[in-house]
Amino acid sequence: MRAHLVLAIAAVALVACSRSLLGRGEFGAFGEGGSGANGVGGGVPNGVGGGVPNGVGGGVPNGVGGGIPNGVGGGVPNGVGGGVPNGVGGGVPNGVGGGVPNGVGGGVPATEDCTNALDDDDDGKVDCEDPDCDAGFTCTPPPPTDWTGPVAFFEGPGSQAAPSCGSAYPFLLVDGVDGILAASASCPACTCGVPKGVACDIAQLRLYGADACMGGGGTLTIAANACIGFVSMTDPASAQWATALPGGGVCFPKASSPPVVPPIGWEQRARVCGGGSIGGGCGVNQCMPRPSENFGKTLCIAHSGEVACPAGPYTDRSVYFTAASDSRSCTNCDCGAPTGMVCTGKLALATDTGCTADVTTLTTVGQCVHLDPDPTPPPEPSAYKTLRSVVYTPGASQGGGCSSVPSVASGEATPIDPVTVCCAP
Ligand SMILES: [Ca+2]
Ligand SMILES: [Ca+2]
Repeated sequence: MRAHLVLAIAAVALVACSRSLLGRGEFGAFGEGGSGANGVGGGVPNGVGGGVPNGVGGGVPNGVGGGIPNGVGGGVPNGVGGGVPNGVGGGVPNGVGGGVPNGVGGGVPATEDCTNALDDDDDGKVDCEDPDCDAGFTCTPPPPTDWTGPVAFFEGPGSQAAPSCGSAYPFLLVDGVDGILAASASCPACTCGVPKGVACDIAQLRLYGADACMGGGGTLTIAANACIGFVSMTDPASAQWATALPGGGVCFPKASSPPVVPPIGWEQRARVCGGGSIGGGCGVNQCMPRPSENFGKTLCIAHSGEVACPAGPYTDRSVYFTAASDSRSCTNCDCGAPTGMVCTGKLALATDTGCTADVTTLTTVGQCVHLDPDPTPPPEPSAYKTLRSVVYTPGASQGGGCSSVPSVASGEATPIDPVTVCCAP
Protein backbone atom coordinates (compact mmCIF):
# COMPACT_ATOMS: atom_id res chain seq x y z
CA MET A 1 0.00 0.00 0.00
CA ARG A 2 2.83 2.32 0.70
CA ALA A 3 4.20 2.00 -2.80
CA HIS A 4 0.79 2.62 -4.31
CA LEU A 5 0.29 5.73 -2.26
CA VAL A 6 3.60 7.15 -3.33
CA LEU A 7 2.84 6.50 -6.96
CA ALA A 8 -0.52 8.19 -6.66
CA ILE A 9 1.02 11.15 -5.01
CA ALA A 10 3.70 11.33 -7.63
CA ALA A 11 1.06 11.43 -10.31
CA VAL A 12 -0.53 14.37 -8.62
CA ALA A 13 2.88 15.91 -8.37
CA LEU A 14 3.33 15.87 -12.10
CA VAL A 15 0.03 17.64 -12.54
CA ALA A 16 0.95 20.15 -9.91
CA CYS A 17 4.29 20.74 -11.45
CA SER A 18 2.81 21.48 -14.79
CA ARG A 19 1.30 24.46 -13.08
CA SER A 20 4.79 25.74 -12.36
CA LEU A 21 4.83 25.48 -8.65
CA LEU A 22 8.45 26.37 -8.72
CA GLY A 23 10.02 26.22 -5.35
CA ARG A 24 7.08 27.28 -3.42
CA GLY A 25 6.68 25.64 -0.08
CA GLU A 26 3.04 26.31 0.14
CA PHE A 27 1.85 23.41 2.21
CA GLY A 28 3.11 20.20 3.71
CA ALA A 29 1.39 16.93 4.39
CA PHE A 30 3.51 15.66 7.17
CA GLY A 31 4.68 18.79 8.65
CA GLU A 32 4.74 22.44 8.76
CA GLY A 33 7.12 25.22 8.99
CA GLY A 34 9.97 26.37 7.01
CA SER A 35 12.50 23.88 8.14
CA GLY A 36 12.56 20.15 8.58
CA ALA A 37 14.09 17.19 10.18
CA ASN A 38 16.95 16.54 7.97
CA GLY A 39 17.23 19.77 6.39
CA VAL A 40 16.77 23.39 6.44
CA GLY A 41 14.58 25.46 4.32
CA GLY A 42 11.39 25.11 2.50
CA GLY A 43 11.75 21.45 1.75
CA VAL A 44 12.29 18.94 4.44
CA PRO A 45 12.77 15.26 3.82
CA ASN A 46 10.60 13.18 5.96
CA GLY A 47 10.14 16.13 8.13
CA VAL A 48 8.55 19.38 8.56
CA GLY A 49 8.27 22.23 6.29
CA GLY A 50 7.41 23.19 2.86
CA GLY A 51 9.22 20.53 0.96
CA VAL A 52 8.37 17.23 2.49
CA PRO A 53 9.98 14.14 1.15
CA ASN A 54 7.57 11.46 0.45
CA GLY A 55 4.82 13.85 1.23
CA VAL A 56 2.89 16.76 0.05
CA GLY A 57 3.93 20.28 0.25
CA GLY A 58 6.40 22.74 -0.90
CA GLY A 59 9.62 21.04 -1.76
CA VAL A 60 8.24 17.57 -1.62
CA PRO A 61 10.17 14.59 -2.79
CA ASN A 62 7.96 12.26 -4.60
CA GLY A 63 5.15 14.60 -3.81
CA VAL A 64 3.33 17.64 -4.76
CA GLY A 65 4.41 21.16 -4.37
CA GLY A 66 7.45 23.17 -4.57
CA GLY A 67 10.56 21.12 -4.20
CA ILE A 68 9.65 17.85 -5.81
CA PRO A 69 12.18 15.12 -6.00
CA ASN A 70 12.23 13.19 -9.14
CA GLY A 71 9.94 15.67 -10.70
CA VAL A 72 9.74 19.07 -12.15
CA GLY A 73 8.94 22.11 -10.22
CA GLY A 74 10.00 23.90 -7.21
CA GLY A 75 12.47 21.89 -5.21
CA VAL A 76 12.83 19.03 -7.63
CA PRO A 77 15.36 16.33 -7.03
CA ASN A 78 16.98 15.00 -10.07
CA GLY A 79 15.33 17.70 -12.02
CA VAL A 80 15.41 21.28 -12.87
CA GLY A 81 13.86 24.04 -10.95
CA GLY A 82 13.64 25.28 -7.52
CA GLY A 83 14.66 22.69 -5.01
CA VAL A 84 16.32 20.20 -7.33
CA PRO A 85 18.19 17.27 -5.85
CA ASN A 86 21.22 16.29 -7.75
CA GLY A 87 20.55 19.16 -10.01
CA VAL A 88 20.79 22.77 -10.43
CA GLY A 89 18.49 25.38 -9.16
CA GLY A 90 16.74 26.32 -6.10
CA GLY A 91 16.43 23.42 -3.75
CA VAL A 92 19.12 21.04 -4.94
CA PRO A 93 19.61 17.82 -3.03
CA ASN A 94 23.17 16.98 -2.47
CA GLY A 95 23.90 20.23 -4.08
CA VAL A 96 23.49 23.84 -3.66
CA GLY A 97 20.37 25.81 -3.42
CA GLY A 98 17.07 25.79 -1.77
CA GLY A 99 15.39 22.45 -1.33
CA VAL A 100 18.22 20.03 -0.81
CA PRO A 101 17.43 16.47 0.27
CA ASN A 102 19.46 15.36 3.14
CA GLY A 103 20.61 18.87 3.28
CA VAL A 104 19.17 22.19 3.03
CA GLY A 105 16.15 23.26 1.15
CA GLY A 106 13.03 21.73 -0.17
CA GLY A 107 12.97 18.39 -2.07
CA VAL A 108 14.41 15.18 -0.69
CA PRO A 109 14.83 12.16 -3.01
CA ALA A 110 16.32 9.39 -0.92
CA THR A 111 14.60 6.14 -0.09
CA GLU A 112 15.82 3.28 2.09
CA ASP A 113 17.92 0.63 0.36
CA CYS A 114 17.35 -2.43 2.55
CA THR A 115 20.47 -4.30 1.52
CA ASN A 116 23.38 -2.02 2.26
CA ALA A 117 23.61 -1.60 6.06
CA LEU A 118 23.21 2.14 5.62
CA ASP A 119 20.49 4.54 6.60
CA ASP A 120 19.78 5.83 3.15
CA ASP A 121 16.88 8.08 3.93
CA ASP A 122 18.26 9.59 7.09
CA ASP A 123 15.47 8.53 9.35
CA GLY A 124 17.91 7.00 11.75
CA LYS A 125 16.88 3.46 10.84
CA VAL A 126 19.08 1.11 8.90
CA ASP A 127 17.67 -1.51 6.51
CA CYS A 128 15.41 -3.89 8.48
CA GLU A 129 15.07 -1.28 11.25
CA ASP A 130 13.36 0.95 8.77
CA PRO A 131 9.63 0.36 8.30
CA ASP A 132 10.24 0.97 4.61
CA CYS A 133 11.83 -2.50 4.54
CA ASP A 134 9.08 -4.39 6.37
CA ALA A 135 7.25 -5.61 3.34
CA GLY A 136 10.14 -7.17 1.54
CA PHE A 137 12.73 -7.95 4.19
CA THR A 138 13.05 -9.68 7.50
CA CYS A 139 15.64 -10.26 10.16
CA THR A 140 16.89 -13.82 10.31
CA PRO A 141 19.87 -15.52 11.94
CA PRO A 142 22.88 -16.34 9.81
CA PRO A 143 23.45 -20.04 9.01
CA PRO A 144 25.51 -22.14 11.43
CA THR A 145 28.94 -23.24 10.32
CA ASP A 146 28.81 -25.73 7.42
CA TRP A 147 25.25 -24.79 6.57
CA THR A 148 24.19 -22.80 3.53
CA GLY A 149 21.68 -20.02 3.88
CA PRO A 150 19.47 -18.36 4.52
CA VAL A 151 17.84 -19.73 1.41
CA ALA A 152 14.41 -19.71 -0.17
CA PHE A 153 12.76 -23.13 -0.28
CA PHE A 154 10.07 -24.46 -2.61
CA GLU A 155 8.18 -27.72 -2.14
CA GLY A 156 5.58 -29.02 -4.55
CA PRO A 157 4.24 -32.06 -6.36
CA GLY A 158 6.71 -33.93 -8.50
CA SER A 159 4.40 -33.68 -11.48
CA GLN A 160 4.93 -29.93 -11.71
CA ALA A 161 8.01 -27.89 -12.49
CA ALA A 162 9.58 -25.86 -9.72
CA PRO A 163 9.34 -22.07 -10.00
CA SER A 164 12.36 -20.11 -11.12
CA CYS A 165 14.46 -18.71 -8.33
CA GLY A 166 13.51 -15.11 -8.99
CA SER A 167 15.28 -11.92 -8.05
CA ALA A 168 15.31 -12.10 -4.23
CA TYR A 169 17.25 -15.40 -4.17
CA PRO A 170 18.56 -15.66 -7.72
CA PHE A 171 20.92 -18.63 -7.51
CA LEU A 172 19.66 -22.19 -7.95
CA LEU A 173 21.46 -24.25 -5.32
CA VAL A 174 19.59 -27.56 -5.16
CA ASP A 175 16.86 -29.30 -7.10
CA GLY A 176 15.63 -32.13 -4.94
CA VAL A 177 13.08 -34.92 -5.28
CA ASP A 178 11.49 -37.53 -3.07
CA GLY A 179 9.02 -40.41 -3.34
CA ILE A 180 10.56 -42.31 -6.21
CA LEU A 181 8.23 -43.78 -8.81
CA ALA A 182 10.17 -46.34 -10.81
CA ALA A 183 8.30 -49.18 -12.49
CA SER A 184 10.17 -52.33 -13.42
CA ALA A 185 11.60 -52.75 -16.87
CA SER A 186 9.42 -54.26 -19.57
CA CYS A 187 11.19 -57.38 -20.77
CA PRO A 188 11.11 -58.99 -24.19
CA ALA A 189 9.72 -62.32 -25.30
CA CYS A 190 12.39 -64.97 -25.79
CA THR A 191 12.74 -67.61 -28.47
CA CYS A 192 15.39 -70.19 -29.20
CA GLY A 193 16.90 -71.05 -32.53
CA VAL A 194 17.34 -74.59 -33.82
CA PRO A 195 19.99 -76.67 -32.08
CA LYS A 196 23.49 -76.05 -33.38
CA GLY A 197 26.60 -78.15 -32.97
CA VAL A 198 24.80 -81.39 -32.21
CA ALA A 199 27.14 -84.34 -32.49
CA CYS A 200 25.98 -87.71 -33.91
CA ASP A 201 28.77 -89.73 -32.47
CA ILE A 202 27.20 -92.99 -31.42
CA ALA A 203 24.85 -95.51 -32.95
CA GLN A 204 23.40 -98.63 -31.47
CA LEU A 205 22.74 -101.85 -33.37
CA ARG A 206 20.50 -104.54 -31.95
CA LEU A 207 21.03 -108.13 -33.03
CA TYR A 208 18.39 -110.89 -33.16
CA GLY A 209 18.60 -114.67 -33.34
CA ALA A 210 15.63 -114.93 -35.70
CA ASP A 211 14.54 -113.13 -38.80
CA ALA A 212 12.56 -109.89 -38.81
CA CYS A 213 14.34 -108.71 -35.69
CA MET A 214 12.75 -111.32 -33.48
CA GLY A 215 14.21 -113.56 -30.85
CA GLY A 216 17.04 -113.03 -28.44
CA GLY A 217 20.15 -111.10 -29.14
CA GLY A 218 22.30 -108.28 -27.93
CA THR A 219 23.11 -104.63 -28.52
CA LEU A 220 26.29 -103.16 -29.99
CA THR A 221 27.23 -99.55 -29.26
CA ILE A 222 29.23 -98.14 -32.14
CA ALA A 223 31.33 -95.00 -32.27
CA ALA A 224 31.15 -93.02 -35.48
CA ASN A 225 33.51 -93.17 -38.45
CA ALA A 226 35.54 -96.19 -37.39
CA CYS A 227 35.34 -99.80 -38.45
CA ILE A 228 34.51 -101.89 -35.42
CA GLY A 229 35.34 -105.58 -35.75
CA PHE A 230 34.15 -108.34 -33.50
CA VAL A 231 36.23 -111.37 -32.75
CA SER A 232 33.52 -113.43 -31.17
CA MET A 233 29.81 -113.22 -31.62
CA THR A 234 26.78 -115.46 -31.77
CA ASP A 235 25.69 -115.37 -35.36
CA PRO A 236 22.54 -113.22 -35.63
CA ALA A 237 19.84 -113.76 -38.21
CA SER A 238 18.65 -110.15 -38.34
CA ALA A 239 19.74 -106.74 -37.09
CA GLN A 240 18.08 -103.37 -36.43
CA TRP A 241 19.54 -99.90 -36.27
CA ALA A 242 18.23 -99.12 -32.79
CA THR A 243 19.39 -95.60 -32.09
CA ALA A 244 21.62 -92.81 -33.30
CA LEU A 245 22.15 -90.70 -30.23
CA PRO A 246 22.63 -86.97 -30.64
CA GLY A 247 24.97 -85.37 -28.16
CA GLY A 248 25.82 -81.84 -27.10
CA GLY A 249 24.67 -78.88 -29.08
CA VAL A 250 23.18 -75.60 -28.08
CA CYS A 251 20.33 -73.32 -29.05
CA PHE A 252 21.00 -69.60 -29.35
CA PRO A 253 18.42 -67.36 -27.63
CA LYS A 254 16.80 -64.41 -29.32
CA ALA A 255 15.00 -61.50 -27.63
CA SER A 256 12.05 -59.87 -29.37
CA SER A 257 13.27 -56.37 -28.39
CA PRO A 258 15.64 -54.63 -26.01
CA PRO A 259 14.44 -54.12 -22.44
CA VAL A 260 12.36 -50.99 -21.97
CA VAL A 261 13.16 -49.11 -18.75
CA PRO A 262 10.44 -46.58 -17.91
CA PRO A 263 11.49 -43.11 -16.77
CA ILE A 264 11.74 -42.36 -13.07
CA GLY A 265 9.04 -40.17 -11.58
CA TRP A 266 8.87 -38.43 -8.21
CA GLU A 267 6.02 -37.70 -5.86
CA GLN A 268 7.56 -34.52 -4.48
CA ARG A 269 9.87 -31.87 -5.78
CA ALA A 270 11.86 -29.17 -4.01
CA ARG A 271 14.08 -26.27 -4.99
CA VAL A 272 16.57 -24.33 -2.91
CA CYS A 273 17.60 -20.86 -4.07
CA GLY A 274 20.27 -18.68 -2.53
CA GLY A 275 22.17 -15.51 -3.13
CA GLY A 276 19.88 -13.19 -1.20
CA SER A 277 21.28 -9.81 -0.23
CA ILE A 278 22.48 -9.42 3.34
CA GLY A 279 21.54 -6.14 4.96
CA GLY A 280 21.86 -4.67 8.41
CA GLY A 281 19.67 -3.29 11.10
CA CYS A 282 19.15 -6.71 12.72
CA GLY A 283 21.78 -6.77 15.44
CA VAL A 284 23.57 -10.13 15.23
CA ASN A 285 21.12 -11.32 12.62
CA GLN A 286 20.87 -10.46 8.95
CA CYS A 287 18.36 -8.38 7.02
CA MET A 288 17.35 -10.77 4.26
CA PRO A 289 14.78 -10.51 1.48
CA ARG A 290 11.58 -12.39 2.10
CA PRO A 291 11.19 -15.36 -0.29
CA SER A 292 9.22 -14.63 -3.42
CA GLU A 293 5.62 -15.63 -3.70
CA ASN A 294 6.02 -19.19 -5.01
CA PHE A 295 8.41 -20.18 -2.25
CA GLY A 296 7.84 -20.99 1.38
CA LYS A 297 7.18 -17.96 3.52
CA THR A 298 10.01 -18.62 5.93
CA LEU A 299 13.71 -18.80 5.29
CA CYS A 300 15.74 -21.97 5.57
CA ILE A 301 19.24 -23.38 5.67
CA ALA A 302 20.58 -26.37 3.76
CA HIS A 303 23.23 -29.06 4.27
CA SER A 304 24.33 -31.96 2.09
CA GLY A 305 23.50 -35.43 3.37
CA GLU A 306 20.88 -36.53 5.85
CA VAL A 307 21.67 -34.60 9.00
CA ALA A 308 19.82 -33.27 12.02
CA CYS A 309 18.76 -29.65 12.10
CA PRO A 310 21.02 -27.48 14.23
CA ALA A 311 19.91 -25.70 17.36
CA GLY A 312 18.26 -22.41 16.67
CA PRO A 313 15.30 -21.20 14.73
CA TYR A 314 15.69 -23.48 11.71
CA THR A 315 13.98 -26.64 12.98
CA ASP A 316 11.46 -27.69 10.35
CA ARG A 317 13.38 -30.50 8.65
CA SER A 318 13.01 -31.88 5.14
CA VAL A 319 15.21 -34.31 3.24
CA TYR A 320 15.27 -34.44 -0.53
CA PHE A 321 17.40 -36.40 -2.93
CA THR A 322 19.33 -35.03 -5.85
CA ALA A 323 19.95 -38.15 -7.92
CA ALA A 324 18.95 -41.77 -8.40
CA SER A 325 20.89 -44.97 -8.81
CA ASP A 326 19.14 -47.02 -11.46
CA SER A 327 20.05 -50.63 -12.18
CA ARG A 328 16.71 -51.62 -13.65
CA SER A 329 16.97 -53.96 -16.62
CA CYS A 330 16.03 -57.50 -17.66
CA THR A 331 17.82 -60.80 -17.37
CA ASN A 332 19.06 -62.21 -20.63
CA CYS A 333 17.02 -64.64 -22.65
CA ASP A 334 18.41 -68.15 -22.40
CA CYS A 335 17.75 -71.64 -23.72
CA GLY A 336 17.62 -75.06 -22.14
CA ALA A 337 19.55 -78.04 -23.48
CA PRO A 338 18.59 -79.24 -26.97
CA THR A 339 16.16 -82.15 -27.12
CA GLY A 340 14.36 -84.07 -29.82
CA MET A 341 17.07 -84.14 -32.45
CA VAL A 342 17.38 -87.11 -34.77
CA CYS A 343 20.69 -88.24 -36.18
CA THR A 344 20.90 -89.57 -39.73
CA GLY A 345 23.59 -91.43 -41.62
CA LYS A 346 24.17 -95.07 -42.34
CA LEU A 347 25.31 -98.28 -40.71
CA ALA A 348 27.34 -100.63 -42.91
CA LEU A 349 27.49 -104.29 -41.77
CA ALA A 350 30.16 -106.62 -43.12
CA THR A 351 30.96 -110.33 -42.72
CA ASP A 352 34.67 -109.71 -42.34
CA THR A 353 36.34 -107.84 -39.57
CA GLY A 354 37.48 -105.02 -41.91
CA CYS A 355 34.06 -103.65 -42.96
CA THR A 356 34.53 -104.61 -46.59
CA ALA A 357 32.98 -108.06 -47.25
CA ASP A 358 29.31 -108.67 -48.06
CA VAL A 359 28.25 -105.22 -46.90
CA THR A 360 24.68 -104.66 -45.87
CA THR A 361 23.73 -101.01 -45.32
CA LEU A 362 21.06 -99.62 -42.99
CA THR A 363 20.03 -96.03 -43.87
CA THR A 364 17.43 -95.09 -41.23
CA VAL A 365 17.10 -95.59 -37.55
CA GLY A 366 14.68 -98.43 -36.84
CA GLN A 367 15.46 -100.22 -40.05
CA CYS A 368 15.62 -104.06 -39.73
CA VAL A 369 17.66 -106.22 -42.13
CA HIS A 370 17.97 -109.94 -42.72
CA LEU A 371 21.53 -111.16 -42.54
CA ASP A 372 22.28 -113.79 -45.18
CA PRO A 373 24.46 -116.66 -44.18
CA ASP A 374 28.00 -116.14 -45.24
CA PRO A 375 28.32 -117.96 -48.59
CA THR A 376 32.06 -118.42 -48.13
CA PRO A 377 32.66 -119.11 -44.51
CA PRO A 378 36.25 -118.92 -43.53
CA PRO A 379 37.95 -122.14 -42.46
CA GLU A 380 38.13 -123.36 -38.94
CA PRO A 381 38.55 -122.35 -36.17
CA SER A 382 36.14 -119.64 -37.35
CA ALA A 383 32.69 -120.98 -37.83
CA TYR A 384 29.78 -119.84 -39.96
CA LYS A 385 29.73 -116.01 -39.97
CA THR A 386 27.02 -113.45 -40.74
CA LEU A 387 28.40 -110.28 -39.07
CA ARG A 388 31.93 -109.53 -38.05
CA SER A 389 32.26 -105.73 -38.42
CA VAL A 390 30.25 -102.52 -38.65
CA VAL A 391 30.97 -98.86 -39.45
CA TYR A 392 28.73 -95.94 -38.56
CA THR A 393 28.89 -92.93 -40.85
CA PRO A 394 26.78 -90.15 -39.28
CA GLY A 395 24.86 -87.50 -41.19
CA ALA A 396 23.53 -84.22 -39.92
CA SER A 397 21.26 -84.01 -36.93
CA GLN A 398 17.73 -83.04 -37.76
CA GLY A 399 14.92 -81.37 -35.83
CA GLY A 400 14.84 -80.90 -32.13
CA GLY A 401 14.71 -77.70 -30.14
CA CYS A 402 15.28 -76.04 -26.82
CA SER A 403 12.95 -74.67 -24.18
CA SER A 404 13.40 -70.92 -23.74
CA VAL A 405 14.33 -69.38 -20.40
CA PRO A 406 12.36 -66.13 -20.12
CA SER A 407 13.79 -62.67 -19.61
CA VAL A 408 12.57 -61.19 -16.31
CA ALA A 409 12.85 -57.74 -14.77
CA SER A 410 15.85 -57.14 -12.56
CA GLY A 411 17.50 -54.33 -10.62
CA GLU A 412 15.97 -51.32 -8.93
CA ALA A 413 16.09 -47.54 -8.78
CA THR A 414 16.90 -45.85 -5.49
CA PRO A 415 17.28 -42.18 -4.61
CA ILE A 416 20.76 -41.05 -3.59
CA ASP A 417 22.69 -37.93 -2.64
CA PRO A 418 20.29 -36.43 -0.08
CA VAL A 419 20.17 -32.82 1.03
CA THR A 420 18.71 -31.69 4.35
CA VAL A 421 16.78 -28.44 4.51
CA CYS A 422 15.82 -26.89 7.84
CA CYS A 423 13.35 -24.03 7.86
CA ALA A 424 12.13 -21.59 10.43
CA PRO A 425 8.63 -22.75 11.39
CA1 LIG B 1 19.95 0.89 3.82
CA1 LIG C 1 16.46 4.52 7.04
